[in-house]
Amino acid sequence: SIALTPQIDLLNRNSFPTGFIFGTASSAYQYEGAANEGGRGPSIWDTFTDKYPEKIEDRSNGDVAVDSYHRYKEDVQIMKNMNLDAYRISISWSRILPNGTLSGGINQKGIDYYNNLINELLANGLEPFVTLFHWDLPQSLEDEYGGFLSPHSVKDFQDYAELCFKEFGDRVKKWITLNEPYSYSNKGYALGRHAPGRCSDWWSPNCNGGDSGTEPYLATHHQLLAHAAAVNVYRTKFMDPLTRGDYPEIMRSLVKSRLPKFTKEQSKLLINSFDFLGINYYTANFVSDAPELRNARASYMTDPLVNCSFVCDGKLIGENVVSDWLYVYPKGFREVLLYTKEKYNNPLIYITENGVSEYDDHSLSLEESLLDIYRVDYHYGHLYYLLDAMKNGVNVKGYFVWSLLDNFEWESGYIKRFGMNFVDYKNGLKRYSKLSALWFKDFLNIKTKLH
Ligand code: BGP
Repeated sequence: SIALTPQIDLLNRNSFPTGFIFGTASSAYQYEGAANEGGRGPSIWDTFTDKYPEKIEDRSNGDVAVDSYHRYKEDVQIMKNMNLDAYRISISWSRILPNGTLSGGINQKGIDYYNNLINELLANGLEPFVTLFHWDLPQSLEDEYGGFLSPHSVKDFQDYAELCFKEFGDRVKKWITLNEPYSYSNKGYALGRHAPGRCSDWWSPNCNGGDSGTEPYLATHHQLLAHAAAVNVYRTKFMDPLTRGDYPEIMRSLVKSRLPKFTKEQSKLLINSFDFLGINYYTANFVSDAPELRNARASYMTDPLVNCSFVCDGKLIGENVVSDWLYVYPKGFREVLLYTKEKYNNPLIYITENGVSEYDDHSLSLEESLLDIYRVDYHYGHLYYLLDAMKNGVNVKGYFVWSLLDNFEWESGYIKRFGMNFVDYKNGLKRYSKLSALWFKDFLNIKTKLH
């Protein structure tokens, strides 16, 4: 006789509530290319990659990137074909305001490009999610007053945001002000590994000026104020009008006088200045101070290929594997979501990035490169724990994969591949579906019935 085991439905779109959005994410500097075309002004990433080529692993830059400026129609078809619902892009500030400010003039060609892209998305049933700042600050603002180190950045960001709301707000309903402000401040002003490359000399001999002890806080402070100012404009002028309005206690007691202060009005503006929270989840970090891990950490700083058998001791953190350099820990996704629900009063959440990369050491054939089984595994695991968190009351409405295509991965250049679709950099940037793109397409197919 045959014992029948109860069937468990494998995960697919139908496991998620109706209306849940699945998309992929991108950003202007990492995708667009056309750096010197269409009237775009330079950004701090153009300057950084030009001035410090050695800070980019393969000494590359985003001049061409994956050429989405010219190939956006082709990319929209790839998304449509994958059954996706939405696409997260960012606007290049200096493409629409080449000097960063309204008084410096609006570049109509830049506005046209985003209009075309947005219209193309909508015409193909894809909802645009638009990030205003994904790290590519106009160089002129960096030159004029030090970018986000200066309070002037708040007003200029507000003007830029208002322009975007006016130009695109009739069709774009989901706005994200800042992408990972912590990464921007930490990598750009403490470690000096990202533009504008500022840090203290004790950190790196190649710092573009700076003070790692104070500047990251200032850059964050002004990003927060810029965020609140933009949201205020959106709410007061577009009538669709952080929770405590101050830094956490632990941060105030540790950073003391180096931490900038909010005025009462600024605090007020910050409180509840969001309709949804965008969470980017990739990895987990060790919290306990185990000496042997300190060594591992040091090796990670210098060597991207962390020795898994040393760091991935199951006893220390549970089951996890190391991709090219990040710990893959899907359960942590659920933990961070449950934590956010408890701590911040169950906010509306979109997962604005989740993804995994592989290192391209040029040893693989095209066929081998397309066989990204670990990426399917990565997303399946994370979607599983996402759903589990949602069953426990976390209010998530959408999930964006980082990324649609392989692209310019900041200080790693083109060596790290994050795409569900492969870009052949040696052959005219031709796109090929990896296994994960085909898997996701099937996952999203509403007709998919596994049994
Ligand atoms: C995020 C950025 C993305 C992308 C991604 C890659 O921090 O918003 O632009 O670069 O990281 O992951 P990671 O930087 O963890 O390698």
